[in-house]
Amino acid sequence: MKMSFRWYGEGNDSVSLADIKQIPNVTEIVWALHSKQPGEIWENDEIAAVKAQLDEYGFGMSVVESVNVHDDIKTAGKNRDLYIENYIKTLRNLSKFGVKVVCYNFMPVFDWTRTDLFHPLPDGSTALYYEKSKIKQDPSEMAEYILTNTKGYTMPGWESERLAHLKELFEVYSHVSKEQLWENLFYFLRALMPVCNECGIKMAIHPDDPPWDIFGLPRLIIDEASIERLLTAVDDPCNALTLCSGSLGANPDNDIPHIVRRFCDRIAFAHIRNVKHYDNGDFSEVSHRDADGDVGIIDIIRAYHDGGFDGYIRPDHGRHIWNEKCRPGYGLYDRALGIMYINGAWEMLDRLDGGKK
Ligand code: CS2
Ligand code: MN
Repeated sequence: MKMSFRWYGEGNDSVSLADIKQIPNVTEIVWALHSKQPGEIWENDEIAAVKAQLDEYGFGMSVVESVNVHDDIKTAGKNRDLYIENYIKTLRNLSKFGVKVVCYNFMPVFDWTRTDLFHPLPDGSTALYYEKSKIKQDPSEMAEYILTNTKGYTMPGWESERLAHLKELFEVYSHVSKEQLWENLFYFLRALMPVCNECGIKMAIHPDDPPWDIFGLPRLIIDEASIERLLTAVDDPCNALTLCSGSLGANPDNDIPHIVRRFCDRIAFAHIRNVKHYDNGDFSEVSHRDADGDVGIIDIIRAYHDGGFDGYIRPDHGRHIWNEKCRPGYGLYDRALGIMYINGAWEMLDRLDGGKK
């Protein structure tokens, strides 16, 4: 596995590259041009500017999270082919700089959804939290809450420009059934696969978070069966997964270690996050330690190790600890602790296997 860390870019993150350099074993930065709107082309000079910053610290830039997909592609809107063309140009440009994996999602309207960004945990830290009873039919209250509580940080998938048109977006999606959304995803991927093969880029879809329909919007990548459908419908090694243990793990019925074992050769990018479930359907993000949550972190790491996983891995969200002021879920300290937990488990498994010392 190749350890990575998500970084939002110069002037857009409370964490610096110099900070990240001191976390043992991190060799890759998971990056993006966060100022880009879905559908815009990422130009060579913009990518080169990030490369220069990462080069200074000796970091690779193999993984982008995310090149977001325009709503016209998701809804088969009138400009979908144009936006697919733009996406292809972006992929070609990224490949010139050594990008190997592009993480993306196909969630309608919203990216991940939480009702509380700074929920207090018993130990005095705070974490992202989902309170089931707060998810009503009308999403505007929650969108308003998210947009006004990010402590000044942008949140990918929650672009105020897009969400200013929430009503129109919902109106457009009201005509898209789950089956049509699947078809639109396949259409997108089939158009991309020849270019991906040519450029050596894997399209790694991120599961829907939470993994069930919300606000009447269909959600696709939610469990083992839906992953199987995706991978068989477009059976190409470049049609790959970002396996996020936290997103899928919000549903207690998802057996993540089993899913990792089953699809290991199609996982290009692993997100490791732990989640604690409550009987009433609420869930909280927690530390990466196995015993602090329910997703089976140790069994997940073991599944990757047994599968000989040599893709990219990163800690997903962390808690907010030690009074850190940071973007929700994306502070330095708890994610660094998560990395050391994963490093420790991995090295021990290497040792037990009699492999690398
Ligand atoms: C991320 C997602 O913060 C997160 O949970 O894992 O927001 C992810 O970046 C996107 O869904 C990928 O497109
Ligand atoms: Mn994730």
